Amino acid sequence: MANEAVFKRYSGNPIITAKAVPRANSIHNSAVAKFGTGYAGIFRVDEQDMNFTLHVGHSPDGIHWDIEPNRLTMKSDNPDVTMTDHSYDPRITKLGETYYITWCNAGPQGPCIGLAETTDFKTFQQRENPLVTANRNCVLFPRKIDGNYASYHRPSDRGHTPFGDMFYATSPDLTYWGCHRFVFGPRGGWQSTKVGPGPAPIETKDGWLLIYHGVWTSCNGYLYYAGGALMDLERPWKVLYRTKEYLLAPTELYERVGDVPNVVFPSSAIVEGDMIRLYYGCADTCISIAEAKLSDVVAFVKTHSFTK
Ligand code: BMA
Repeated sequence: MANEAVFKRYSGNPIITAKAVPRANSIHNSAVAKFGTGYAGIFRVDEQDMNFTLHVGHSPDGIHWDIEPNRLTMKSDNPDVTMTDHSYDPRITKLGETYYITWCNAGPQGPCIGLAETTDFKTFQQRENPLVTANRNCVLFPRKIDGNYASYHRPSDRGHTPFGDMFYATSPDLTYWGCHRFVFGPRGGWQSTKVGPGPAPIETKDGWLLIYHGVWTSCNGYLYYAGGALMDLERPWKVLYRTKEYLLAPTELYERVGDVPNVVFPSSAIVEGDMIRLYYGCADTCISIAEAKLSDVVAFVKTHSFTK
């Protein structure tokens, strides 16, 4: 099966544009989850002063969204740990009845991971920033591994430089993180510059399905693609399969043209039965979805993998 046959773009793409929020310059790399009888989400809004803020949204069907005009606020027990004006690229993971939000909570020292929890998408309790600056991407696993919370994350540096390997870390309490393991780094072609985790890993009988972004450097800048990997269920830093060919590339006009051209940035996935709906940011400007059979994605990853 060719990659174009796996993920099919929704005909109404992009599903969310800057028009959804007053004073928005753009709305893109965002996270959604099943919530109540519908869906809830945390949306990245780049405002017209080019501060980056997070907004709550709700939807009955995952396609038509009402996004709150004002940025969300978080409670924090520690005045040194707050949500910054440069908050972006949220991910959501549900563990039990709690939704954990991770995002890039960038401060003067560079990109940093923020962590908060909610059960109702109304009140958010911020926790300690889990990892040391600089780090731009982090997502939690939807269950504990060997008794601990677990995450994939991508240390970074202060700028958008060609730097980026993925790591795994665990925590007994979501505050103290350790047992760091290298997961994988850039490799060949579309993923030769850097890689980073996308949606929360999806548990399948063939391993954790990790959808990730890979970056290629052309003579005219970075291009962002989506690929997939299957990871060992109990030792998730071990790669079982990893796509040599991408799953999704920027090919549509709304993925090619925008504030940052040629970007598909997978940030969230909803799985219902054998259907996976991927939410991805397009050209740092808007949000689209693409759907696939989960079994087709798994089969594609297994059959289009690096052999060594
Ligand atoms: C990455 C992140 C993403 C963005 C991408 C392309 O480093 O900052 O938010 O979509 O660059 O600009």
